[in-house]
Amino acid sequence: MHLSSFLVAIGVCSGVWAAPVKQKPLASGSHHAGPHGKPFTPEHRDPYDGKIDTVAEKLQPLPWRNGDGADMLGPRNRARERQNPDLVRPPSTDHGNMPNMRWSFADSHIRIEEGGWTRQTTVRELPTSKELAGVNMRLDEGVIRELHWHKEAEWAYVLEGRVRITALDTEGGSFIDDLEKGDLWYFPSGHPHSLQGLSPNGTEFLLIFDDGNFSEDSTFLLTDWVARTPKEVLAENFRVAPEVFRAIPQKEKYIFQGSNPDSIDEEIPKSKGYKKSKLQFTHKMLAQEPVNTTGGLVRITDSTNFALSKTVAAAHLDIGPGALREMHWHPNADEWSYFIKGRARVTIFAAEGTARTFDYQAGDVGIVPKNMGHFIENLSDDEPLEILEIFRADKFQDFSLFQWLGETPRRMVKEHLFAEDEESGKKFEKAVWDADKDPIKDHFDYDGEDKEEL
Ligand SMILES: *[C@@H]1O[C@H](CO)[C@@H](O)[C@H](O)[C@H]1NC(C)=O
Ligand SMILES: *[C@@H]1O[C@H](CO)[C@@H](O)[C@H](O)[C@H]1NC(C)=O
Ligand SMILES: *[C@@H]1O[C@H](CO)[C@@H](O)[C@H](O)[C@H]1NC(C)=O
Ligand SMILES: CC(=O)N[C@H]1CO[C@H](CO)[C@@H](O)[C@@H]1O
Repeated sequence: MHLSSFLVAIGVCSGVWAAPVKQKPLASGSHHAGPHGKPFTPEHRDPYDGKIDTVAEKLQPLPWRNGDGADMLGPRNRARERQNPDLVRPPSTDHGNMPNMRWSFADSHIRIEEGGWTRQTTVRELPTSKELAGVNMRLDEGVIRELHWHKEAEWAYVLEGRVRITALDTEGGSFIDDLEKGDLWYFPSGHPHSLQGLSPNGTEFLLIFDDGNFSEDSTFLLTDWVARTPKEVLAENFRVAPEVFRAIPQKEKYIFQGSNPDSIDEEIPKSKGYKKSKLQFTHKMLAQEPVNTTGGLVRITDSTNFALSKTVAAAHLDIGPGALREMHWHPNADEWSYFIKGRARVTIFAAEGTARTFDYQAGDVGIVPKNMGHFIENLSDDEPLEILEIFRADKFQDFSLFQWLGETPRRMVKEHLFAEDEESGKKFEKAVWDADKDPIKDHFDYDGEDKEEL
């Protein structure tokens, strides 16, 4: 186990990766067939399809692969090409057709309101985003996302700043809490709630709705309903004269500047009817004790440790220097990933000989349909890779290829993969011997592998 050296390298308590470990330069002309030649040139050869961080290395990808291909003559969007090196020059293992699995919030329309904004990634932006829809929202200090509800359940992760939430449960119990970076909330379907940015700089968060067809523009808003109700009915309902509603808003407020709230204790209604909810609508995800892996930290939050979150399960991943979120799949739901930091490449295996590689960076959304095999490889030399994997499910579930092969009769595994090469079969058998689940694997330097064993 390389755990101790890994923990020293990242600084256990800070949660911040230490100075990045520089990768060894690519071996050239050595006894084995490593990559050689400058990337994206006709001379370049890489039988192993290694990753290249084109953004950090300021390399312009070109469709040259192992001598095949040609340069580009026509119009180009170079910035987009640099963000998608594995679409411009796919690994030789990619094959077949696959729908698009990447969207960047940078390509989403922003709705600008007083003191805030919001943008969404739904099935309309990204057609493979069928099970979940995501919304990225900013509320400055004191700014309110107005009292509302919707048919979809809402799960949220606080990206920055502080936010106060309020909610009501079906027993008439009230909930109010202040959240900060790394905290979650969950509102079951139809439950009314509000959000407000707190001092000093408000907040920004990611909202997840358990239907890809959700639209942030079609929620049930307090101001909208009241504006669409005859004043005579409002008077009957609230037991006041109709004139009381003279100056109500004519249309929805949605996001608007409010005043800074007092402490929670001060703000709770002091009426006889006030009841505290027995439900817990919030959870401190980043404060959870992580699962230690050799290559990073994993925090899983689902209905087993956040009981209310029955329709959304999530994993927060910190992927360390050179590390790999191992080859795996999810049997119970599509993965909806949100990239918080760093750059990554992901190859999705869709059966029938089909695989395609996509690149992601901060602010991007990735989809991996359920059961499709995939991995996540850290591309960046200077930034940690921080990701949320989110699922429409009550439990987080995944299958590790490593573990599966380690716990299957070795003879059978070897007859699948190494029938032609017994020596390599023995090495493989040794590697998967103790197949402890290690969802993020630390950097493996195969150039440094003990040559005696060859
Ligand atoms: C709030 O924003 C100001 C201006 O951008 C910045 O100087 C300050 O550090 C921020 N405060 C916090 C606590 O983030
Ligand atoms: C999404 O919603 C629109 C409008 O409500 C509807 O016409 C469409 O059929 C829905 N699509 C799916 C996949 O549910
Ligand atoms: C992870 O490692 C840290 C530091 O060594 C330790 O304090 C913590 O108990 C470990 N957590 C688990 C779940 O093993
Ligand atoms: C900070 C960090 O984790 N970055 C690593 C990402 O992966 C590369 C190798 O591809 C490492 O060199 C970085 O240190």
